Formats: sequence, structure tokens, C-alpha cells
Amino acid sequence: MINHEELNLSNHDVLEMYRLMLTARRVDERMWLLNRAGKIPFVVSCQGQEAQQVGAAFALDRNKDYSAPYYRDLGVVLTLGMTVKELMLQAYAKAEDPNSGGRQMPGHFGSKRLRMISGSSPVTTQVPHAVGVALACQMNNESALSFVTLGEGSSNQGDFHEGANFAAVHKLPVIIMIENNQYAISVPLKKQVACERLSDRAIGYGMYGETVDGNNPLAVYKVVKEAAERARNGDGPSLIEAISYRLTPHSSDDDDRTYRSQEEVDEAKEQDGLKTFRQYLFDHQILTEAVETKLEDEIKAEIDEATDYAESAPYPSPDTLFDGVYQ
Ligand SMILES: Cc1ncc(C[n+]2csc(CCOP(=O)(O)OP(=O)(O)O)c2C)c(N)n1
Ligand SMILES: [Mg+2]
Repeated sequence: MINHEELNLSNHDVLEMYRLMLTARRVDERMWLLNRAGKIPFVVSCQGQEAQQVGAAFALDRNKDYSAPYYRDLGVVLTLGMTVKELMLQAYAKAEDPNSGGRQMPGHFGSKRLRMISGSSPVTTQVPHAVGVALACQMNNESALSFVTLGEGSSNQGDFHEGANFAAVHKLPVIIMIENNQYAISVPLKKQVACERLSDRAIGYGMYGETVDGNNPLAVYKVVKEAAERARNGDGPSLIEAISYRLTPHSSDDDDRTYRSQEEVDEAKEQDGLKTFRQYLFDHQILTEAVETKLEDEIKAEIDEATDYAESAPYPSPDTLFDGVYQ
């Protein structure tokens, strides 16, 4: 594995990366429990994708860049500053949910405070939106960039092509990251695309493209950091493909046993970035059993508190039903 010191990341930085990855995983696991207990309506998981999400978001300027995350991006939004309490308020669809006041489905992130633009359910619509934000950055001479993610299946839709083409023509400061988790619901990668690497599509648009191991947060950090430098230097957009594997069913309403084998999932679990990065940190004596126990305890306490808070928080009042809706 690439060494964090070569990337100018301190021991503290990589432990923080791991804390964010672990928090995303534990929040996700709690949401499944709450869903199966009938307390929250829906879960769409980040499990298996935390490494690429945290690695990428860690490479952004968290004080000025804009983002348009997609529904699995728990790791991205936590890294950018969304709190566990805010995520639980969203999962319970409570009035205080800052993403949409309890109106959107879970996983539709948005935060004015964090410069995160609100997403829609039709997949890939966030790409032209993020490209528009990058155009605004360019027109306003801002040094900020725009970061957008999507699934590999969604990269076959027209919105992706239109956004990518426009971004390359105008050399816009945008990073488009495809989170290739090898499935689009029940459709495996080989039935989605014929090209070898999704980043090869960058050639057709005239932009930089690179494929990276999405299970390795340091490798993803490196390519996103370089893409951010290109964007800020006026060298235009980048298309990054981060490869990992979706460890859970598509959502809490899906049964993946109908289209893939348990052996395949078990094999992918061996490559899980959370597991391999944990080992990396142990090998470098950054993580010890004592540090890990403390980390797990702190995360559990934070999730418990957020769950209790969200569970007892009020739902939006029916009087506000038409707020924010064009009539
Ligand atoms: C335009 C549109 N078509 C179909 C859907 C239904 N849908 C939701 S997620 C999804 C699969 C997307 O797969 P992928 O892009 O690989 O992302 P993943 O869920 O694997 O992260 C589909 C077809 C949708 N939300 N929007
Ligand atoms: Mg996918």
C-alpha cells in the first residue's frame, strides 16, 4: 500500500481518515438495525465504499469547495462536516433534518452550511448541476472547485455525457468521481459497459482520466488531490473511477441473493477498504488495540446519542407541507 508519509499525511491524519470510515460503517449498520426494527423507512448503504469516499473528500478544501454527493456517500458527507446527529435526523425524516427538513428520501444529501448541493432521485442529474457550480466558480474567479460522485451504472445516462462534455470544453474546475461498486441494483458491471475502464471515457471528452483502487483511501486521496491541483491551476476537469464492491444489497428493499452468490460477497469482504486500511494502521503502529477500543466506544456513544435525539425529535408540522414547493 502507498505510504501516507509520501503524501504528506501525518499519523494523526490517517487515524482521522480511519475514524471517518469507521463512523460511516457503524452509522450504516445502525440504520439497517433501525430499518429492520420498523423505526426508519429506508436505507441505501455506503458499506464497501467508505475508503474511496473518505479518501476523496479528505483531498478537498473543506472550507471552500462545493460538492454534489450521491446517495451512498455517507463517508463523503461525514468527512465534509455533516454530523451523525444530522444523518440520524434525516434517517428518521424529522423536521430538524438539515438536508431537507424530513422531506427527501434518506441519502439525498444537501447542506448550505457545507456548500453541498441538494440531490434529486433521478440518478446522475447531479453531474450537470456540479458542472454548473464549476462554471460559476470560473466566472467568479473563485479558487474553489466542484466535486461530484455517481455510480458506474449511472455513468451510462445522458446527463453524465452532457455534463462531462461541457466541463471539458470550458475547462471547468470539476472532479467527477465514479464509484464503481460493480452493480447497478441487480445488473453486474459486465452487462452495463463494454469498455475496460470507465476512466477511458475521459479521452472522448478531452479531459484527464484515471482509474484507482477504491479500497485504498490513500490511493484515492492522491488522485483526487492531483485532480484538485489541476482544477485550481485552470487545467480543467478530471474523471476518476474508483473501484470497490457493494457489500450490502442495493437498498433495504432489495434481496441480492436473487442475483449474486454469498461466495462472491465473502470474497469481496477480504478486499474491504475498512479491513485493509485497519491492517495498514496496525502495521504502522498507529492503531493499537487500546486506540481501537476507544475509537469504537466513542463512535458508539455518538451514534446512540444521535439515535435517541432523532427518535424523540418532532416530525415536520403538516402546516409546512407546501414550504419550498413551487405551486
Ligand atoms: C434516471 C433514473 N433511472 C433509474 C433510477 C432507479 N435507480 C436508482 S439507483 C439505480 C442503480 C444505479 O446504479 P449505479 O449507478 O451503479 O449506483 P449504485 O447504486 O451501484 O451505487 C437505479 C437504476 C433512478 N433513480 N433514476
Ligand atoms: Mg454501481
